[in-house]
Amino acid sequence: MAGNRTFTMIKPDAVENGHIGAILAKINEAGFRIVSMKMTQLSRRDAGNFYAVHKERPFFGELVEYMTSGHIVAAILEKDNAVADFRTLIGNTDPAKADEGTIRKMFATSIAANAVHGSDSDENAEIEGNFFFSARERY
Ligand code: RTP
Ligand code: MG
Repeated sequence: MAGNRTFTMIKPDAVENGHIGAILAKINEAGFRIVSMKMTQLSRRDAGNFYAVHKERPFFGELVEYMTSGHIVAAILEKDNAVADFRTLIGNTDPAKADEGTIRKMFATSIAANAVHGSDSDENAEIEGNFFFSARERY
């Protein structure tokens, strides 16, 4: 049954450390369908736009620097209750505080280099998916 959608990125640390396959396996095992997926690299302008909501936060400069430092894998995922269930699967922003078995606990390096992104609302999931994928890539 088609559920609703969330958006994720496998971040530069996890790509660099060879965890793409293991992270996608965890995503599939948790019952998400991969609707759209691509490997790409963000420009500084892309990252600034994507994270515009955080531009006043003290870590914004570091975040843009980090997210443009290497390749990322962007994907739209589908499942019932996708946004909340995906955030449970990835765990706390800080991997030191993330539960055992979560993607960030298993694969993240630090609070900044925390392996994956997950949308925080249905509305943002749609905005973020549209940022990376054209209409015909989102069937
Ligand atoms: P995300 O958006 O990546 O799924 O992560 P999140 O909701 O758990 O965390 P959020 O508050 O939205 O922060 C976005 C990303 O900024 C980086 N960050 N660094 N150095 C720091 O204290 C700090 N705090 C946040 C992380 O990469 C976080 O995922
Ligand atoms: Mg967030």
